[in-house]
Amino acid sequence: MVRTLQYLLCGIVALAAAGTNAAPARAPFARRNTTEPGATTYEAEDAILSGTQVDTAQEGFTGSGYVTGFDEATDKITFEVESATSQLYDLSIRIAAIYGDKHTTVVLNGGASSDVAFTESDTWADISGGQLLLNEGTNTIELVSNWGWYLVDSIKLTPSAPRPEHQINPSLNNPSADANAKALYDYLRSIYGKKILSGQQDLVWADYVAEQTGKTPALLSVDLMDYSPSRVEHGTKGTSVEEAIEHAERGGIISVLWHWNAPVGLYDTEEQRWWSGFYTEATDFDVEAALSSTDNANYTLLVRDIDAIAEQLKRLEDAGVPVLWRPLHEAEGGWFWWGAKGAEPAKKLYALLYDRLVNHHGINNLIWVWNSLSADWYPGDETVDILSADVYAQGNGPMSTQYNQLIELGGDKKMIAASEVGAAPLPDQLQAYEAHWLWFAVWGDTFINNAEWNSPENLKTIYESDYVLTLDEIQGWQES
Ligand SMILES: *[C@@H]1O[C@H](CO)[C@@H](O)[C@H](O)[C@H]1NC(C)=O
Ligand SMILES: *[C@@H]1O[C@H](CO)[C@@H](O)[C@H](O)[C@H]1NC(C)=O
Ligand SMILES: [Ca+2]
Repeated sequence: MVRTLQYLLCGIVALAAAGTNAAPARAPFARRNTTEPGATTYEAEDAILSGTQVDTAQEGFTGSGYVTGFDEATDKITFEVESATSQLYDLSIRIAAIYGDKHTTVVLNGGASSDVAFTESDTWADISGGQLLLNEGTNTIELVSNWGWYLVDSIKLTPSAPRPEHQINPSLNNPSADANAKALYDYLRSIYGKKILSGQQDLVWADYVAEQTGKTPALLSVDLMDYSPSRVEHGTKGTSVEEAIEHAERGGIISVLWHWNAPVGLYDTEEQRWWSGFYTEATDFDVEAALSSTDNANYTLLVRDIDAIAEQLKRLEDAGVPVLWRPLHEAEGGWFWWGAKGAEPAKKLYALLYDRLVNHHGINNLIWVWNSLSADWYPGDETVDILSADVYAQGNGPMSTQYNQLIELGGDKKMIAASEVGAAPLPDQLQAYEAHWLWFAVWGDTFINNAEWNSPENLKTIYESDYVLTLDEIQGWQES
């Protein structure tokens, strides 16, 4: 229940494209620039081009030109790169996004792919492309069109420095956090960097995982969506609190998100039904206007909704269940109304949520999980305990780009979770990349029950790994 369809489809098209290989023309040699110590630069114009061309019109390039013409989904550049040993490298891409903000897909050795975003620039810029684990010998790195319409000058590979020790905050922000929340936080700190908690969205899909792998996920993520007052008005009856309690009673850990149906202003048309009311495109509710004064009617409705959700969180608190609480998820994407007016209203709403739940309602079982990557959207260290990202990329890769972005965002003082994924990460990859995600939670339905995202073999590998903690392996975490 995420990103725009267009965005998702872009990714899938690009991934499909990555698999095709139409015998492209082969450059006579690959220029390698090893001027910088440890770094090797590969010029794009010397690489293998499919559907793309060399040009020289945009000045400031290195080598003899750059590559352009990413206008079809299958258009790409294939670099052949060498590594003396199997080793992790930092990838830097020299790019000119002269036509606006863009995305490219990086594919390593025809398999794992990652999405790299870059912002509009009228000149060349060196963009971090994340990390790549190269095999000993020759490897291929493809840059596949994705959004297309950008210029590539070169790529640079530098051996990654080992990750320094994490400096995680010893305690939660809320000084009144209850014993259950503290015990969970302490337990999470004790495993961070050493293990990953397996997790699944929705109880029915956690049970599905158990059937498939023989192991039950350690963490269950549930949605308070159907407790939103503008859904309850239409007759919804939430059951996710009961599901959370059920999982907690068998010794599991609980994460909660909230697809907050807009309090008012739902179009409820043929195309945009009331139950889509958390999407920007399904409502004219204006979060910025609502927050502009505390005495306007829509501010009151926001508070009414928060109070309704407080009731549900309180039930979990009363049942002794600490909650990894992830409100206003994916705000920076803009596809949900709470992110539709930019960073400032989203941060303001987060501050209201924090104040209302913690200070007004005195709810003390919450561990506050923030869920956007960008520094502009960050509510601040004082109200965020854990950072997270929602990542939808096929290939069961380690998502190290997003992990490293969040290390940067939190100064390595906050633990980092993969709060929603399409594809569960393979443990050997996580360890090789030192991508120390605290947990992963696979979205339900079309993701967990879809071999293109999670093959039964990969799920088994993941759930049987020593690196991945399952429900049976975390029993008694409250006492540790
Ligand atoms: C090689 O790389 C260095 C450092 O990035 C750069 O200054 C130099 O212009 C490059 N040489 C060529 C021939 O591209
Ligand atoms: C509250 O929001 C609704 C839906 O967007 C809008 O129609 C209404 O005018 C707003 N009310 C106020 C007082 O701004
Ligand atoms: Ca070049």
